[in-house]
Amino acid sequence: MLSAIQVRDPLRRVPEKRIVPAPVAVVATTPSDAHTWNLVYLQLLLEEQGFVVHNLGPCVPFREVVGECVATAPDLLVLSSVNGHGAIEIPACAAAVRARPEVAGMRIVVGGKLTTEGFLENRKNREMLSSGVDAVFSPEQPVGDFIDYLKQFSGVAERLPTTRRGSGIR
Ligand code: B12
Repeated sequence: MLSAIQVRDPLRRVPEKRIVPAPVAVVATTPSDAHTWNLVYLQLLLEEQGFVVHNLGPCVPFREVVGECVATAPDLLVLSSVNGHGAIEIPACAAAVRARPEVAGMRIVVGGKLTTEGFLENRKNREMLSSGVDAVFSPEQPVGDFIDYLKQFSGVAERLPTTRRGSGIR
C-alpha cells in the first residue's frame, strides 16, 4: 500500500541563498599604448579579488573608455600605461570620464610605467589627481598597496541598489 508523503510544514520556504553581485571594474589603457600583458595581469589580479572585469585591450580611444563606463556603470576604472606616455594622456581621459555625471561615483585609479623617466614627478602626479583620478600607483609601489586599495570594494554590492548592476551577478 502506498503511504502518503508526510510534509511537515508545506509553507516553510527553503532559506534563500544570498546572491551578492560582484564589484565591476573596467581595465583600459591610453590611445597610444600597445602593451597588453599589463592589462591581462590587472584583469587576473582584479578577478582574484572578486571583481567582474571588462578589459578593453590595447590602444583604446578615450571615447571608448567613456562609452564603456557609461554603459556598464563600473565601481572602478583602472587605467594602465607602460609605454611612458601615460602621464601625458591619462589626465585627458580621466577628465573626459569625469565629465559624465552617470558615473560620478566611480573610482579611477592609475598605474604602470607612466613616464619615460622611470618615476613620477610630483607635478605630474598632481595633474592626474586634479583631472579626476582618485589614486596613482607609482612604478616602485608594491602590488600589495593596490590589493589593499581594492579591499574597500568588497562590500560595495551591499551598499548599492541592485538595479545599478546589469552584469556580473555572482
Ligand atoms: C613586450 C613589450 C613590448 C611589445 C608589446 C606586445 C604586447 N602585445 O603587449 C611591443 C614590441 C609591441 C612593444 C612596443 C613598444 N615598447 Co615595449 N616593452 C615590452 C616589454 C619587453 C615587456 C612588457 C610586458 O609585457 N611586461 C609584462 C607585464 C605584466 O608587466 P608590465 O607591463 O611592466 O606591468 C606591470 C607594472 O607596470 C604594473 N602595472 C601596470 N599597470 C598598472 C596599473 C595599476 C593600477 C597598478 C597598481 C600596477 C600596474 O603591474 C604589472 C605587473 O607588475 C617591456 C620591457 C619590460 N621588461 O618590462 C617594454 C617596454 C614597456 N616598452 C617600452 C617601449 C619604449 C616601447 C616602444 C615605444 C618601443 C618603440 N620605440 O617602438 C613601443 C611602444 C608601442 C606602443 N604604441 O605602445 C619601454 C617603456 C619605457 C618607459 N615607460 O619608460 C619598456 C619598459 C622597455 C624599456 N626598458 O625601454 N613593447
